[in-house]
Amino acid sequence: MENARIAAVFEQVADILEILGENPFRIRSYRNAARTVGDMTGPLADMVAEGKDLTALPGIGEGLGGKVREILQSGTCETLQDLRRRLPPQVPDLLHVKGLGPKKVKVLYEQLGIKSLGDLKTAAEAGKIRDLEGMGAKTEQNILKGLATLEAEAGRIGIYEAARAVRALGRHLEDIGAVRRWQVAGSFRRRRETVGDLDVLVEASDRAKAAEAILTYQPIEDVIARGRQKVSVALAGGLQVDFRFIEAEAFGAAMMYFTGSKAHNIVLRKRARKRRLKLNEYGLFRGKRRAAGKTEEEVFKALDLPWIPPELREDRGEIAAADEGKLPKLVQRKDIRGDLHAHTTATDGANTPRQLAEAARKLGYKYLAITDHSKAVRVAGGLNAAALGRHAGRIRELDAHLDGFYLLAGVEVDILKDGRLDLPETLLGGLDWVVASIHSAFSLAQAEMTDRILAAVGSGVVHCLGHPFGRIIGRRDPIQFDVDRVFEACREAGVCLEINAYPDRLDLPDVYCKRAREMGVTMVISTDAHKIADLDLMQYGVSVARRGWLEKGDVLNTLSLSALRKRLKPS
Ligand code: DGT
Ligand code: CA
Ligand code: CA
Ligand code: ZN
Repeated sequence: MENARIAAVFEQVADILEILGENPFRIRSYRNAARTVGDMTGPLADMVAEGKDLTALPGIGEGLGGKVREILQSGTCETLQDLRRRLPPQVPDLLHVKGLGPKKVKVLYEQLGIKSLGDLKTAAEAGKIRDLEGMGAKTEQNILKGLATLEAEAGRIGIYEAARAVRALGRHLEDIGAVRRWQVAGSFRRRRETVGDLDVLVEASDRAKAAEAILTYQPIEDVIARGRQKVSVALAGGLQVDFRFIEAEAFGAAMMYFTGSKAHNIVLRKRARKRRLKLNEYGLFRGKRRAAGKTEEEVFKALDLPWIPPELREDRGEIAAADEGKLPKLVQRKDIRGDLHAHTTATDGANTPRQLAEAARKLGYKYLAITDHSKAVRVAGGLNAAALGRHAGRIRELDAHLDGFYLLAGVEVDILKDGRLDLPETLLGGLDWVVASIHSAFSLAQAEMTDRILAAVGSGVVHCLGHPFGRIIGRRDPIQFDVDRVFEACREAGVCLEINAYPDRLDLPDVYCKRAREMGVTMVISTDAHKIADLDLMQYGVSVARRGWLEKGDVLNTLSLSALRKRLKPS
């Protein structure tokens, strides 16, 4: 059995517990376990077969370890079966509608007997939801909107999952003799947040042999199409992969065509036509003669353009910028010198500050900020003033022993509903790095939300706004605030905006990175690590930054250690 199945069982347990209003700590432990299992690189089944100790895994104790074994044996666990007896099987699906939390789901089920997404749509369209307690016409509208989004997103998978699929597929393709070269194009290459399918271009020495070998890939569940040009398959879990066979002379042109985006391609084709050229997936043609096609560089060059990084190919002004020689020199993963958002065992993280610092050093980083939660986040065991004071003291002591490395004593302090910070400003003012984030009251009206954030930005003790929009991709909508006013205030106060690299968040989203850069705000790319392995998520934040046109100079944590110290020194 796959790890993903085990993780899914734990998620289902957590969902049902949440709707039933059970203990938040219990819910959290199932969610954490699901994350641990989902992130593992090797099969859990092997660990069990080898008699390894599951409790060594973060978030897995004796109880959950036993459940893993139970799921491996029976495909499910008794806890889930019991819970299912208390709630119809499709009710938890309602949680996937943006804006519907467990409390509302419970009301919908208990008062209107809504048992599925279909029931929900019928009830919302019939105007039955607006009269329920705690809901209104607005909620009803939001539910319909949420259902539409869910339909539009159906079948799309996150970039993190997609990357995992690409790595596994790549190992298979590398072993095929008839495959000379392969590359992933499409939205994956542009590093969108989610991808609809994977577009893989293959140069084969023998197409029939290559196709034959590709189709032996074990996760393939269904062959959708099989021809000389293209093989389409569906993998277990639903991801579709289109393999296209491309000749070497056309590989660059095909990469351009299938990388897209569609809108970017249209503008490029117009540009070709103006030069009496024709651009398609086979090359750039003057009449019947192929003027370019082997590499992307040569095609762009023949169009009088420099090569444009895939992340920019969204028709957001990149072709005009390239034409004028004004493409940004995009920030790269190797420019990143440290991570400025991480949680430890002091709150809801799995590792100690020392372990995280050592891991950060192994990545070649020069600094790491420890930013545990403040007390308002009760389910995470957030720290009160006294506990944070002690924690900061220990971090500084540790830092004193780390040569050439700066372990910043910080916090992720909650921005309360009224805009006050969750800890005294005198304490916060003495810390090295303060991230301020919203973890509650996500649905305030825009004006109140704007004031709330402006209060935090203007406090004088905050260095960075954490995950500014508070969204969880496919699950929780972004909060509403006056973006220009907040960004302007950040620029004035020298407060940074975080690009949270956690794949479910990717927050700031790309278009707002671009706006913030234009307004002169500095960004920070952080992983929000809850365990050592999370530090590797940095690349997903860097991709967002690149899609947002950011250069090295726009990102604070590209600074050298000494430059960072100087920048943070109280003026
Ligand atoms: P996705 O899969 O929904 O995440 O997004 P993409 O961008 O990967 O789109 P996909 O897989 O439908 O097609 C891959 C690329 O192929 C797309 O970005 C541009 C190109 N392409 C596909 N269909 C058309 C088309 O009708 N016209 C043009 N100009 N390009 C197309
Ligand atoms: Ca695609
Ligand atoms: Ca496709
Ligand atoms: Zn955090």
